[in-house]
Amino acid sequence: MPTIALAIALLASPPSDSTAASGAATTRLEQAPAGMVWIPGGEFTMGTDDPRSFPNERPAHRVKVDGFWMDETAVTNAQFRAFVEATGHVTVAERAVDWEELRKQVPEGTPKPPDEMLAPGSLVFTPPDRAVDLRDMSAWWTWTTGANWRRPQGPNSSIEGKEDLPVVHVAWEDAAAYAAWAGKRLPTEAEWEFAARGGGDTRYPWGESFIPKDGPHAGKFMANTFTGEFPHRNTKEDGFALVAPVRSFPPNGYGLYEMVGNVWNWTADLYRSDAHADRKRIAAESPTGCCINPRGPVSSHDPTRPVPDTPERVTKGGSYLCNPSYCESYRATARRGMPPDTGTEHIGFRCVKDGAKPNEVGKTGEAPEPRAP
Ligand SMILES: [Ca+2]
Repeated sequence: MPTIALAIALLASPPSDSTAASGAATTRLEQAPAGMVWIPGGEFTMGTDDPRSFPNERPAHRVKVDGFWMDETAVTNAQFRAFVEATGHVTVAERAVDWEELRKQVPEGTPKPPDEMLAPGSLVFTPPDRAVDLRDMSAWWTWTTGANWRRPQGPNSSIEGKEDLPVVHVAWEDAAAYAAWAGKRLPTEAEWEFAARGGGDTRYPWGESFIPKDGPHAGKFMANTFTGEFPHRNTKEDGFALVAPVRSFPPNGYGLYEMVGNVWNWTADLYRSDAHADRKRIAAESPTGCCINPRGPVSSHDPTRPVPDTPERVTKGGSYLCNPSYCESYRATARRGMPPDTGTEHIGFRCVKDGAKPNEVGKTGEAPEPRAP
């Protein structure tokens, strides 16, 4: 049976280098932070007015973001292990559940659960063998004592041989701690969404069709989602039943891998279901007509939670558990709020890093260099 913690968590439920400047470009490319690509920034339409979207993705509004570096892939188990070995960081899932924190997220008067239900653990995907009521997430999520980033499916599992899979079971504060250690930060939702679009403005980062009808990837799956009937019949047509190694699918227009599907990505922003409506109003009142480098709302609001104003952070991109019947969130505009202390088997993250604007050479160049005489 779900523990109270489970119940809460469930409810909470590059442009080409210039030929003329190729020598300089090579020099600058060598300065790029390892494993990161330059996202040029610019003005774009954030959110959507498409009726095939969820209400919290609407309305569309104009946003401008400065350029930044972004990790090509989600942070992997190997990368996270290096962080833990260097710092001794103990993730939220490896600590006992703090009842004093948890009680703020549940209706007043909720009794404290037995101590054994507050033991360290996390939510593991446990698919049922038959169709279930899709309103009841406890039918496929199981609070599992001993599940954490090192043991993604519980005490008897491990990440051996899975070094290049995205780390999961990381709470927001774990992700933020990793980013600080790496000299990076979590992206804002606006930065993440801009980057996920890959320079385009289509329903999916690769085009309008889930499976491209033409071009170099015609007929191929472009992301790791849940194919079949969620949650009981996983056809694995995209090659993966659970999390896929990073770089399993083609990169987007900026060279970013698996921005949608595979694992949700934490972002820096607090989550409000109505954030886009607020932002559209702010943009309309601005002389520029857009919001510039928005950093998210100052408070949270999520009417789907038992305590709607409990702080939540925005997650983006959907995961290997997203399916059209339930949660078609493998789109740049899709968004979901999650309690920052909740890691699960399908939430990971990637980091960004500020840098000086590159010059006309394009994606290469962390710092501007004087032009060659
Ligand atoms: Ca899949």
